[in-house]
Amino acid sequence: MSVDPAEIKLDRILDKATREIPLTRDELLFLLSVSKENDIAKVFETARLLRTRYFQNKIFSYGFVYFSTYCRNECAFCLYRKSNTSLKRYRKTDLEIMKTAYSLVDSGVHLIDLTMGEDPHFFANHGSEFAHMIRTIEMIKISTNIPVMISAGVIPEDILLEFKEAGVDWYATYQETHNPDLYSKLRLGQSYEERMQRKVTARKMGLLLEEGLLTGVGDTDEDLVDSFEEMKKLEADQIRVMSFIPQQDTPMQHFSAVPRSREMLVIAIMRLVFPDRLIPASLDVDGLNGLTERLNAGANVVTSIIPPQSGLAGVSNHSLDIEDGNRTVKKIIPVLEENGLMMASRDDYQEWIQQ
Ligand code: SAM
Ligand code: MD0
Ligand code: SF4
Repeated sequence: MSVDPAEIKLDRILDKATREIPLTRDELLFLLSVSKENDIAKVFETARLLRTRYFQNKIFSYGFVYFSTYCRNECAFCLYRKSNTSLKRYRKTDLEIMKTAYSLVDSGVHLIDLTMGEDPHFFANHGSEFAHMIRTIEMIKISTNIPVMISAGVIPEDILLEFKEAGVDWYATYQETHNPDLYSKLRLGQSYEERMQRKVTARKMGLLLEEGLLTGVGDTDEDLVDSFEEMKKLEADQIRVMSFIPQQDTPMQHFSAVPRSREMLVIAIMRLVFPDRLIPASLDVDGLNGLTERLNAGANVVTSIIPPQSGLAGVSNHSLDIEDGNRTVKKIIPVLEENGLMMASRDDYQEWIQQ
C-alpha cells in the first residue's frame, strides 16, 4: 500500500493542533493549501473537536442592529461607501434602536451588536452627537443587562471610554487584512495604524475585541497567516472571516469571486489556531442556507440576526433572508439541532465573557 507523504503531513499537523501545540508558518500555509475533499473534511473535524473541548455543543447568537447606513468613508468593497449615491440610506432614532434591541433580547440573543457606518452626523463636532446614543445604550443595559457590542468604526478615544463607562462590553473594528498595502486598496484613505491602534487602546480600557478579515479581496495565503499572527498579538476575543460579496455601483463590483470553500477553510484554521475564542458564522454572507457549512467548519457564534419588519439592513447582503424572518433565533435553533448543537444559555455567555 502506498502512503501519501502529504496525508502523513496533514495528519501530523492536525495531531499537533489537537494537542494545542502552536503551528508553524509553514504548517499553516500547508493547511491553507489543502484541497482534497477528504483532507478538508479532516481539518473541519479537528476544528469541531477543539470547539467541543471549549464550548461543548453550545452556540451563541448575536442580534444585529445596523442603525445608520450613512458613512463618511470610501471602502472599495462596501455598498455603504460615501460616494454610492444610488443607495437609500437611513438613520434610526433612539426609540427605534431601543425597540429593536428589546425585541432581539426577547427573541433570545446573547448580545446586541450596534453597528453603523462612520455616520458624519455622529462623527462631526468632536463626536458630541454620540451622547444620545450612549444614553440609549445605558438604558438598554440597565433594563436588560444584555451584553452590547459597538461596531461604529474608528471612534474617538474619549468617546470610546464613554461607551465603556455606559456598559458597552465589546468593540468591533475589522482590519479586513493585515497587509498594509492591500488595506490601502480596500479602506481607501483610512489610516492602517490608527485603526489598529484604536483596538489596542480599547483593549486597555477593558473592552473585549473583535477582529475580522475579508477573504476574496486579493488576499494571499501569506497575508492570512500574517493576520493570524496579528490577531494573536491583539489578543482578540472574537475573530471572524467573511467572503467578500461584490456590491453594485462600487469600485469592486466586478472583482472576481473566490470559492466559498476558502472562507470555510479559514474558519476551520482559525479554530485550530484560536481554539478557545469566539468565531462567527455570519448569516450576512449566505443567509440561513449557509449556516450549516460554517458550523461544520468550527464556528460557534451565529451573527447578523435581524428582526423582520424592522426596516434594518444587512451589510454584505443588505436584504437577504431578512423580511422572510429567516435571520431569527427561531429559524436558527432547528439548524443547530440538525448539527447536534444547541443554543447556549445567557448564563453560559456571561460566564465566557467574564472569564
Ligand atoms: N462602518 C464600520 C466599520 O467599517 O468598521 C462598521 C460596519 S462595517 C459595514 C462592518 C464590516 O462589514 C466591514 O468591516 C467588512 O468586513 C464587512 N463588509 C462590508 N462590505 C462587505 C462586502 N461587500 N462583503 C463582505 N463583507 C463586507
Ligand atoms: C454580521 N452583518 O455580524 C454583521 C456585521 C458588524 N459587527 C457585524 C458584519 O455578520
Ligand atoms: Fe463605511 Fe464601514 Fe462601509 Fe467602510 S465598511 S464604507 S467604514 S460602513
